[in-house]
Amino acid sequence: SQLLCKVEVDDKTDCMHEESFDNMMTEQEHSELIEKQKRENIYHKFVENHLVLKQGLVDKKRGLFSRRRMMLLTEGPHLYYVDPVNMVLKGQIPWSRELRPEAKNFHIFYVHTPKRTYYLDDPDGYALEWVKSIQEVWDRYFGTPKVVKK
Ligand code: 4IP
Repeated sequence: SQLLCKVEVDDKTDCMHEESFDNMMTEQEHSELIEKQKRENIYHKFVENHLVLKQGLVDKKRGLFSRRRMMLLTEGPHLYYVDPVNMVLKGQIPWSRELRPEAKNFHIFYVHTPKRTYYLDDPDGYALEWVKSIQEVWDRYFGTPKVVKK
């Protein structure tokens, strides 16, 4: 990814990856987080070395049935989903600027994409948090760039 430089971090000029920009993370802090994830997150092997921003179990409905999946929102951006019983990557919700999350209530939320709307149910009732996180990632990658002033 593109490196952005001449940004003030703790009073010194530093460089950082574009995707870390909003978090004002340095390149080193970013790779430390990836290393920690590699050590501690059993789902790390599915996310192509991307930093996980949010993860949780959700029921993904398709037709009459639903499948419980570990949903992993990562930098990139990506939305991977894994079968947590068999520990198999089942797919990704394709990201584009047309992707749009929408909450129906505390449990149910949608991820609209040009070809398909994903029907998701958070059994713990954190649908609003999912929508907020996905929207934040949308803003970071597709929103108007922020101007950083000294
Ligand atoms: C499957 O239903 C699962 O819901 C799949 O989800 C889903 O694929 C299939 O939809 C759907 O037919 P059964 O398990 O009852 O057969 P997952 O891949 O998470 O196991 P996706 O991944 O696309 O949601 P189709 O239309 O994609 O085949």
